[in-house]
Formats: sequence, C-alpha cells, structure tokens
Amino acid sequence: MQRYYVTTPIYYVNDKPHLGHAYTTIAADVLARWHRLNGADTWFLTGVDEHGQKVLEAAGKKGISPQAHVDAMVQPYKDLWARLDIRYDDFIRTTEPRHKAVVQAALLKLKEQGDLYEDVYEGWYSTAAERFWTEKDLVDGKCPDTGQPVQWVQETNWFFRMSRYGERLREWIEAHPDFLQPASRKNEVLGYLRKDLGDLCISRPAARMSWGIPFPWDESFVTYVWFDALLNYVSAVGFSPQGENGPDFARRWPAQHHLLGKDILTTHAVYFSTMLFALGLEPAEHLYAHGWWTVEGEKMSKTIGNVVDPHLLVDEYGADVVRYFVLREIPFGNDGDFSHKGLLERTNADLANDLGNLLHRASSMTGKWLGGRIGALDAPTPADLELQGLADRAVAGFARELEAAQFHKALESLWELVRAGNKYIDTEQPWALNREGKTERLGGVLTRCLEIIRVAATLLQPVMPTKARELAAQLSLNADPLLALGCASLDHLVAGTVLPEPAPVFPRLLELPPRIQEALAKAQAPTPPPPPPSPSLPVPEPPVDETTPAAPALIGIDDFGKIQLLTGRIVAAERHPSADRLLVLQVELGEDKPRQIVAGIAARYEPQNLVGQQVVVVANLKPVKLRGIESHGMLLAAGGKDVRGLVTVGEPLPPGTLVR
Ligand code: ME8
Repeated sequence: MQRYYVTTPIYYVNDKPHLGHAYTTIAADVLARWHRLNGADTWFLTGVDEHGQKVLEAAGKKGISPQAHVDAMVQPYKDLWARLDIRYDDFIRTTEPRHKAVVQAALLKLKEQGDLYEDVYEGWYSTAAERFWTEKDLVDGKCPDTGQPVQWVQETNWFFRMSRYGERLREWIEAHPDFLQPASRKNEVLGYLRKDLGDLCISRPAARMSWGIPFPWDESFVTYVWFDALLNYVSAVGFSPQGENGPDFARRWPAQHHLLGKDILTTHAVYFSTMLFALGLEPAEHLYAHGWWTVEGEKMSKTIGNVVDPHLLVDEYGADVVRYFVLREIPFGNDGDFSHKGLLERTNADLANDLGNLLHRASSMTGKWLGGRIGALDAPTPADLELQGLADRAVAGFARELEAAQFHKALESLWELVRAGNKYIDTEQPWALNREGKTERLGGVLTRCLEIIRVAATLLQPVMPTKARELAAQLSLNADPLLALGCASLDHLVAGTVLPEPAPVFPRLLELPPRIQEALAKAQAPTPPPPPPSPSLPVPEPPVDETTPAAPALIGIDDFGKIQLLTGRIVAAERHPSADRLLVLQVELGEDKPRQIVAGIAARYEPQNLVGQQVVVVANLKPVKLRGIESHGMLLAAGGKDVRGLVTVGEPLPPGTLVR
C-alpha cells in the first residue's frame, strides 16, 4: 500500500496564526486529502513550537507564565484549522512529554557517540532570530534576519558536530535530485554547504533563557529551540533514539513531504538532515520550500495583517474559496501578493464563470428539456471523443501536478476541461437540438457536460471539500468519497437519475464584502472599486452566472424603453486588424445596409462560425470607434469580459424585429 506522511512547520505560539501559516497548512491538507482519497496510508502532522525566547517574551508581555501562555495559544491554531477545514491526523506541542522525552534521549545518544561537546562561545546574539551571528553577518550592526539589535554574548554551551555530516549531506542532495524543491532551492543549500560547515550550538544557559527542554545530564542548560522543534517530525510518529521505536515509526518514516516557507529552508535542509544522519535516520523524501506572501503589496505586518485575518476571510468568502485562491493564484514556490481584488477576479472568473456556469447551463437545460432526469449517452461523435480525450488528460495532469505540489498547474489542468465543457455547449447547441426534437442527442450532450461536473467534483474534493460535495449533490451523487483516479471516463452517471432543483454553488461576488472594504480602508490601502461598466465596451457587462443576477440600481420602464433592442443576423465577420479581443461584424437589422458592429468576443468565437447567427443588438447606441474601427451598436452576450455566450433568439425571425 502506498504511504504518505506530510508535515507543516510547527508554528511559534508567540502570536495568533495568520495567512502565511494558513497557506502552508492548507497546502499540506490538500496533499493529505488527495492521498487519503486515493487509498494511501496517510498521516498529516501539524502542531506548534512552544519553547524559546520569542514565546518567553510573549508570555512576559502578558505577565503570565510561559506554560499558561502556550496553553492559551494552542486553541487559536486549532480553531483556525477547524474553520479552514484542515483535517490533520496529529497535532504536536513541543511541551508534551512524548516530545520532550525524545529530545532528551536524542541528546544523550549524540553525547554518547561523541557528537556533542562543550565549548566557550562568544558572538553576536540576536534575541529576535534566536541565534548567534558573526561580525561579518551583521547588517549595519544589526541582526540580518530581523533588523533588530544584537548583544555580545560569551558563554559555555553544548555543540553538535554538524560539520561531521556535511559531506554526507552534500552527497545525499546530489544523489536525490528531488530532495529539495523547487529545484532552485537546491543550489541555495549547496551554496550554504560550500562554506565551511561549522558545528551547531544547541544549548542555552538556563540562567539566561530558561524556557526550553532541560539537558538530561545538566539542568543548567536548556535545548536550543530549533534542535528541539525539528525533532517533532520524528517524535510525533514514535521515534525512540535509544530504545525501541513506536509501532508506527517504520510505517511513517521517512516522511514524503515536509512543507515549509523559504525562510526556514536552511534549518530543515542542513540542521535537521545532519541531526537525522547522526541519529541513524534518513531525511524525508522531499522538502518543499514555498514562497512568501505579501498583502496588498506590503510585507505582512500587524496593520496589514488585519485585512487578511484568516477568520475574516473565512467569514466573508468561505473556507473553500480561500483554499482555492491561495493555491491557484501563485505557483507553489514563488512569492505572491494577496489582494482582495485579485481574489474577487479570480473566483468570479474560475468559479462563477467557468465552473458555476457549466453546472448551471447543463443542469438547467436538463431540468427544462429532459424533465430534470439525466439523459442516456448516445453513440459518441468525434467531438464527444475529443472531449473524452481532454478529460483523460485533465485527470492525469491533475494527479501528476498535485502529487508534485504544483497546485496551480493541477487546477489549470482541470479547468481546461471545464472550459472545454462550456465550448462544447456552444458548439453542440443543445437549444437547437431541443428545438429540432433531437432528444437523444440532447440527452447525450447534456449528460457529457454533467459528467465534466462530476469529474470536477471528484478532483476538487481535496481543495474545496464542501463545494465538491455541493457539486456532487447537484448531480444527485451523495456517495462520499468518489475515487479520484479513474474518474475520467465520462460515463459514470446513471441515466434517468432525477436531479435536484438547480442551486448556485459559486455565486458571483459583485463587490468586495463591506467588512473587507472597511478593513482595507483602515489599513489605508486603496479600496478596489467594483469593475465599472464601460460605455465603450462592445459587449455589456451583465452578471456572468445567470444563477446570480446583478442587483444594480432599479430603473423605471421608461428608462428601459429608451433602449432599442432588435434581432439581427450576422452576415460577415472578421478579426479586428489591431485588437486580439475584437471581431468586426456586419449585422443585418432590416435597414438598407448591414450595420458594422465591433464586438469583444474573439476569445470565444471564430469569425466563420458566427455568420448566419441570429443575435440581439442594442441598436440605438451612439457610435464609437474601437481601436480605430467604428461600431454602430452592441451585441448582447452573457459573461462580461469573458464572454460565455451570445444572446440568441430561438425562433428564426426577420432581422430588425423588436425585442422586449
Ligand atoms: O519558523 N508567507 O515558526 P513561524 C508564506 N517555529 N508563508 C508564511 C508567511 C508568509 N508571509 N509567514 C509565515 C517557525 N509563513 C518555527 C518553525 S519547524 C520545525 C519550526 C509560514 O511561526 C511558512 O510556512 O515563524 C513559514 O515557514 C512558517 O509559517 C513560519 O512559522
């Protein structure tokens, strides 16, 4: 049986969790859910780092004991993980006896085998970074990591002979090209190893910093917080440095994935790997160092942090949308900026317009024309076979990319299929099939679209667990879970199954929620206005998902009466010579000559497929020039900027017929 063990860093409990912590934890949860779904023996560990100077100081500021402080700080992490639908298997706290015992046993083992020694140490010590620096490391006399002042400290300490294991680590990295990810990180670590790898100071005199795990043979020292914290990945699964390992240890270790931010790559890649070698263990298969989030263009700080308070995000957007957005928006490994406008645009485009629309179209047409029952598949046409090929590729691509922690590519792979589903509707024209009484084909076409929704519901389970269930429920599929691999075949749904009343799963966000706008205003970041309808746009900006019409200001019938809507027939169409988005159309409106209309529909339609189409035209719009070409009117289309479909009239009518 395949096994899969994934970890997040254990977070410092000096403060409550923020978006950065949520990011790593969401990514780990998605990987764990995916492997669980596919039947792997899965273990997902997260937790908190409770020792060290930072935590001690945070407790001091509150005027409470460090133990009372850490006890109080655990719940906010657990609460947030519950709200974000994080399903971990174990949550470790470094103050737990099960962990302390392993750290102390590890120290004893290393001492016995001559890997620890005592020495006098002097250097510049940064309390904020909890480490010593050499003179040349300092930047303007301050800690290079935190910019905080440093103190000259001279003291006796215990050292781990890390230098003994440097060569082994170099060889390990060369022999395991996938160990450090993304690939660019490998050189960073090899560069670090090329410098003379010193030994690691792993104690703190208790007289100076008492909040740590005491040395087993000398209580005047406590363990350096990183030596303590890194061991959580093995202590939690039953490692015993000196005795018998716990029953699950061999089953879990080595882990498959340690996920972490790029800030703590060295401690994991160098300190931890050499510690493991010394303890007779191998490192995990992959260390994945992801990038750094800024917020609305700024470094995450207390003030700006409020605008991305994960609880606020879950309140206003829902956990699934937050999970989707952070994984889809930036490649895992790159830095990225979290902006609310970006979230609004991305979720409207991908979730409401693409996926929501496909569901809405397929289920509402099934409701209207097939009595709400899933139709039987007809003999596949070349277009159907092409769609099946796309589904095979989408599922294989999703699995491959997700397992490589390339979340954005995995999702993009699925979305290619979703977008193809919408295109398939446009070209197969179920409305025409219905009109012409081709019920068998109509059933086949709509069912294939519903099948794409089923594939999406299956693959999205790890990313958006609740939305995936809602999508499945729209197909009357209530069995949970659907197997992810092997879901590609577009023939799983049972013909005749009654679908529920269509309900919107991904409502469109018309503007930023008021609480978000307030938070942004407070942080003095510019509030992105909702996209204004532009008078010069060749197509209007109607609500994209028909399930959630926009609610702009009400107008009277008189205002509406000012708009002259006429049926038209496209008699010629060509690409705009200087704008990729635009087509130049000649549309017959029953006037003495066809009207020239420039329309922003080139991403959706090939010009030759438009000729002969009966459309609806806003006929009394003032002429405008669009990239140098005059446009005398506008076509009605659904989908805003990402046009999803032209508004057409079911019956053939003479051009120029009034539409009301
Ligand atoms: O370093 N963008 O804990 P920590 C992306 N206790 N990820 C971010 C982020 C941001 N702006 N800010 C934080 C520690 N993270 C140690 C770890 S492990 C044995 C000990 C995430 O609370 C990212 O995963 O400072 C980063 O590595 C981690 O939080 C640091 O959390």
